[in-house]
Amino acid sequence: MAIEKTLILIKPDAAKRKITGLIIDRLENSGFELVGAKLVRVTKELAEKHYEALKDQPFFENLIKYIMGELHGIANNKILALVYKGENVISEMRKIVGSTNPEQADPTTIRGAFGRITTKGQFENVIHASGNKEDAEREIKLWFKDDEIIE
Ligand code: IDP
Ligand code: MG
Repeated sequence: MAIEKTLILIKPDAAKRKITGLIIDRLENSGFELVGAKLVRVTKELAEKHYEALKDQPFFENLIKYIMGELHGIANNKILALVYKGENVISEMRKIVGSTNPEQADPTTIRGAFGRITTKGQFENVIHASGNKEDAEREIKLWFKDDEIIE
């Protein structure tokens, strides 16, 4: 048994389409405990740190613009960041979120239900969830101060 925490980001395409509430409904129905929530202004620095493992990928530049809200005209680059806690929450949330490629994601998952790939090839997969324990710990530290996690 492992009590873990995971970082969730409701991505700018979800904000633009006004499906933030639908997504949170699914997250909440998981039964996991919400221990952190805030709107964050995503600077280029924060975006690049968050996705640093992907910096050599051909889609990196667009990914940074995407997560900053620049592809969707989100004012002030704001994004909703959440932290959920519970037993195996990292892998359990990944199951609820679905595969990275929204066209391959199971339709019952968040990405399968709401994600798409644009005709320009941009993945719009509406949500981020930490991939593993190491990523989760690093990402939560990057996005939240210790005293913003209520547990
Ligand atoms: P994950 O979000 O499922 O953990 P990662 O491989 O960590 O997937 O990639 C991070 C993000 O980068 C994805 O959620 C997606 O927004 C974007 N991405 C990943 N692979 C591709 C791709 O092949 N084309 C375009 N965007 C991609
Ligand atoms: Mg990942």
